[in-house]
Amino acid sequence: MKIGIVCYPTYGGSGVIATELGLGLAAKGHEVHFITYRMPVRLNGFQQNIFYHEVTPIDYALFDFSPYESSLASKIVNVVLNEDLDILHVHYAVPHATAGYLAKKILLERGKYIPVITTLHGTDITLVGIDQSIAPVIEFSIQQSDGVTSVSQDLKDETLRQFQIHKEIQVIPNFIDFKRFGPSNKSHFRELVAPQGEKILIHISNFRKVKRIQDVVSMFEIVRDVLPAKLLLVGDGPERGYIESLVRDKGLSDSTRCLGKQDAVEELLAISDIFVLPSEKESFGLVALEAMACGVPVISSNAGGIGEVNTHGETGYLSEIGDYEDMARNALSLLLDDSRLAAFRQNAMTRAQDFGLDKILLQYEAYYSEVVEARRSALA
Ligand code: GMT
Repeated sequence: MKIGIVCYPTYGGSGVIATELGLGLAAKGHEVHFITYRMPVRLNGFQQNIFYHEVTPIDYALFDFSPYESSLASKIVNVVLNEDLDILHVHYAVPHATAGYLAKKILLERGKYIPVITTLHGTDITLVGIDQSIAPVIEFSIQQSDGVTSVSQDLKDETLRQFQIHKEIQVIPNFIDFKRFGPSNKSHFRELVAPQGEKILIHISNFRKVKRIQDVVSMFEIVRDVLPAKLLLVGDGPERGYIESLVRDKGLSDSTRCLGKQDAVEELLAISDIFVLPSEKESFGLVALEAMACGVPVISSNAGGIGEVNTHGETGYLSEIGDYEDMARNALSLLLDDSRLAAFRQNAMTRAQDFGLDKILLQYEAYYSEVVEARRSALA
């Protein structure tokens, strides 16, 4: 198939999933065309079946805000026509589902029907999409998609609660590439970070409020009072300054490293004992799955779809949102008991196997065929 993929090219999970999906599809022989405003972070190197089309938002003195949807829709129109695409898959509803709809209508005028699939990733529904300033447009655009997928059952349920959607939403979970994420021995690196044999806790995110990183710091303070431990904070975003000052105020600077954005997160996960994800909202928690694939148990909140990935009492523990004391207790129950930690590490890796790239690729391929076929039957 010739597939167009629209996504955010940034460090967020939706862009990562879209990029890895495209790479996986190309490896299976599909022709994949990425349409984004910048080269996606994980799309590097030349690959035979992969094409990249950059969207350049128009700049004009009159505009305080460039009409990005129009530029994106126009680029989609051109790529679909010039490359004769079979299907367009947009990731993150805002504003991609809308640009997809607009492009579809324009293409129809030019004699080409392009089926559009929208994948809902989380905040496009739970935070941004429900904002009344755009909700009617987002609801309409999702409804007009030829196919809609959601990365978790919880996000599907939330979407149906928030919007009047009369379309079937197919749950296709996020996935992991075991070629990249898996257990590996990095003892030399571990000794650099924790020279006294301290336990290592890690959090990775885009440092937004919704991640509740203050709970990571508060639970770590409790843990560090009981045993020698180090905390790695990976990523960057609006909360970073506040979190760094919190770390200083709590006297945790010596045991905490704020590493900023990192590409090789698998190397950091490889030396970690516990991954902490206390989010207020989380449709899936791709980063928790990445940790689990590397054999790192997850101490998390029970927000959104995290429980569909992290199994309480097996691969980690789930606590009420904001209950950092419970998170600390749970972390200590693993960190103070090597055999339990080892069992949870194994359980985490086993559970991650359910989300292998190969398995989930098949689900997307089947869904693409179903959507294209439904269109053909409607025309017959
Ligand atoms: O977590 C973020 O803030 C980034 C966001 C995104 O759109 O890139 O992540 C969302 O999509 C990921 C991939 O499907 C999910 O694993 C994350 O759970 C989801 N984030 C939220 O729901 C907050």
